[in-house]
Amino acid sequence: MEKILNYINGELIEPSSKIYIENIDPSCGKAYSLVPDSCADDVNEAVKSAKVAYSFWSKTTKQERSDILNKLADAIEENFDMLVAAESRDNGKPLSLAAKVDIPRASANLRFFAGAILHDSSDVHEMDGEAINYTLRVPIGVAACISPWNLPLYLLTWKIAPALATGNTVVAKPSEITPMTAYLLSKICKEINFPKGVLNIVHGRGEKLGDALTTHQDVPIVSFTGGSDTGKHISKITAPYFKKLSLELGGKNPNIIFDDCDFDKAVSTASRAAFTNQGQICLCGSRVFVQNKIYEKFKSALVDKAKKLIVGDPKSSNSHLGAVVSEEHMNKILLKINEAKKLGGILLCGGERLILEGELKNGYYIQPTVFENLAYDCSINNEEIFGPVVTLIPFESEDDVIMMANSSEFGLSASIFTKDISRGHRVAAKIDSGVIWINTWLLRDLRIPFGGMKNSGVGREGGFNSLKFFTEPKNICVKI
Ligand code: TXE
Repeated sequence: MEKILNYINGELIEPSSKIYIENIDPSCGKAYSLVPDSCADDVNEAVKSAKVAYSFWSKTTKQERSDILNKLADAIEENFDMLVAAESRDNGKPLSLAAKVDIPRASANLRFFAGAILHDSSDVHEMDGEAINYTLRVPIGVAACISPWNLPLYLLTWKIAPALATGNTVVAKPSEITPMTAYLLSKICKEINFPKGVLNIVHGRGEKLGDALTTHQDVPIVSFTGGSDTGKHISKITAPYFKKLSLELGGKNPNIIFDDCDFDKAVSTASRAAFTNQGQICLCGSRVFVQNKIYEKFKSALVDKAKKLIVGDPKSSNSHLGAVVSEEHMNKILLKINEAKKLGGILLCGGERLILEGELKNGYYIQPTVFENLAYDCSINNEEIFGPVVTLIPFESEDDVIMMANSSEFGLSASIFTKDISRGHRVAAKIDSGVIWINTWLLRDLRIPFGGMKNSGVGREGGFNSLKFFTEPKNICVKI
């Protein structure tokens, strides 16, 4: 079985313990590679290497860093098919989705920040002829970039690109559940002679090596995307060290459908928002609020669409949904489905594990699932399920739906469907979410501030926000 290796100081190396964990292909439930079960010693080596590299990387010009990031993006594009196949196998997502979204975004992230760093500017504050203040932004040091399993290479590059572009060095910690594309990226880095120690990747279980990384005295910045509980833990243990912390956590996003919407577009977008990537995107619209007048019609159209979605072999171009990421995660989703039934939820479609044939019979497949008749404030409508499960909730007035949408402890994203654009703006202004779409979903502009309110996180990434996060402002006052 292929052994994934850590990438430290430009070399692919075994974990110090020589212990590995099995990496499972969720489409068939079989182990197909081994992931290092790294520990604090490996983290320390990676941080040491990143710290040494910082002394030269932080002194490179913006143009040099931009060129190197673009070279890495070129190499990702040259290895496109290999990375697409690896992402699909590791995560269970359809090959078509990895080819359309994950891998193109990985190179786009690098290119975006390779460009952004050349077009950044800093503030000047003039004091009426007496003095001029100008603010430099300087790199900080070694950044810990911790990423989850749902969009593995996409989210890893979303963090490492701005960190490196601004002159920091990185120790990245990809999810142990989907480590393969990060490993392939490190092999690519080696092939293109990426400067040694600038990017280091340590694989392993978060609970085992996470604290060593996030509390390390030589790691002043931590950028994390993952579950809210992990985010809370990181926030708590790093607090005494005054680190710069960015937390992108879960969501329980409302999708608000007014009766004057473009009906077909709202149905197809709600279905996409519910089931893309098997519902495992923090931006998925898992609470669908539908205005009373069109509730029944919308319900039957959405259920009809959900029933037609093909859940199958991720490698098949016919599959709309593949497998969910792991057996543990599948069981968590099935438990939530059971809980929804116990709470009086009416199952409109799906609700079961799907057993496919042949090689795939032990894979982790779940049918697209739609519930109704669940109170807007019950546990199912409050906790992130992170699977292909949505609830339909009827509403009468704008005020009702705003109150229900905002009742969640999360505040990551929301979508609003209406042809009345004034209403769209009005409702958007009152929804407690960091990212709001009107008449669309997941339309991403990499320049915008991205992140959530409430339990969905702390801070914003994206565009100049990322460049700001990964640098310290230094103000210089010059007396005229
Ligand atoms: O996330 P974790 P998991 C949600 C989703 C999912 C739940 C758990 O609801 O069911 O989180 O998923 C590393 N110190 N999201 O278990 O554990 C871990 O190794 C430092 C939402 O995968 O938060 C991995 O690299 N790091 C989300 C990363 O944190 C630690 C996407 C995320 O893992 C650590 C994924 C520690 N103590 C899951 N413990 C989104 N919002 O996009 C773990 N990690």
